[in-house]
Amino acid sequence: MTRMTRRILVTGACGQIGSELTPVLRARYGNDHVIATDIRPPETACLADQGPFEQLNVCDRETMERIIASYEIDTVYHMAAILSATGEERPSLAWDVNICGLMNVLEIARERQLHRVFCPSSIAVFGPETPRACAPQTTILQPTTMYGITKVAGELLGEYYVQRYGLDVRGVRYPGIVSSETPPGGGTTDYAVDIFYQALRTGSYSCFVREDTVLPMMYMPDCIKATIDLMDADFDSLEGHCNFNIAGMSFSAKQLADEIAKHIPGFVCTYEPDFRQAIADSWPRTIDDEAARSQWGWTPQYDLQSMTEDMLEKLGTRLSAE
Ligand code: AKB
Repeated sequence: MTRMTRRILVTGACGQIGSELTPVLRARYGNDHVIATDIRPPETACLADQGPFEQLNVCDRETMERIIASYEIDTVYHMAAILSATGEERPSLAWDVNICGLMNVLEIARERQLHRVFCPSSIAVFGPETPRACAPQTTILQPTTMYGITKVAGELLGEYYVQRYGLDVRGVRYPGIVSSETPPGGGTTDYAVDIFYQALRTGSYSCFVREDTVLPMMYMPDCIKATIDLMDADFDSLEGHCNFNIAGMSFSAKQLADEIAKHIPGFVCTYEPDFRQAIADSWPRTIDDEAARSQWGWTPQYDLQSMTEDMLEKLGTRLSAE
């Protein structure tokens, strides 16, 4: 792939992952070659100042088509989605955004014969019937959330477009993502980010899952690396396309709180599980990412210790400047 000739569209560019992926793509391909889009305008000027920004509701196919045509887009990173907790509160919205939005991307990509499309999936494709430890990539996928249902359908749709139309569609199953720039919104794994904000701001946190809740997690630099590495991979080396397990680390809510307390003495975490506990309990504790490792060289860099140290430093600097 010749890097500088790509013209990239990012949907959900103001979200947790999009807001950090977009600047990395702009640094690689040039600011004017990466069009950031989101349903809402950026909260900080930087996304719109660095390069083109367009307001886009992914359910609005006409506007998506106009943007893709007018910027001569050939590659899409489709990051817009409704996550698991919001999906349980608003299941029909989750279906519309996650399925209709994805179909719009795939259909436009097929019609315009785009070069490559990234459609992320999630550990939410798993359900209570999946093995809880070292969940295989190919296993029982019977999620109990609307978000999980849309992600299973999304993986199947992506693979269908690969097989039926020869479109190059790729995706990983993101675990919970921990990051310091843009807070996540509406996910079950959000506690693993909220805890850092509250530890730094107030020295205490009331966690919405039990202390023994263990989930697969990943630090943002690894999440960006996985996204870019998969998109750079040689198509012929991929046996599957849209369903790669990627593991970073797994820890319990208490292990995270204890790690933070090493840096913020006196930090207190209490546990008051709400409806998100049932979602967390339906997901595996650890996952097997052998296919990603062997097919496109995936390796994470961060563990719980190094992530916590970096998060506290970066978020601490950002919050003290506010
Ligand atoms: C969520 O919690 O819904 C997301 C996810 C695991 O995909 N962070």
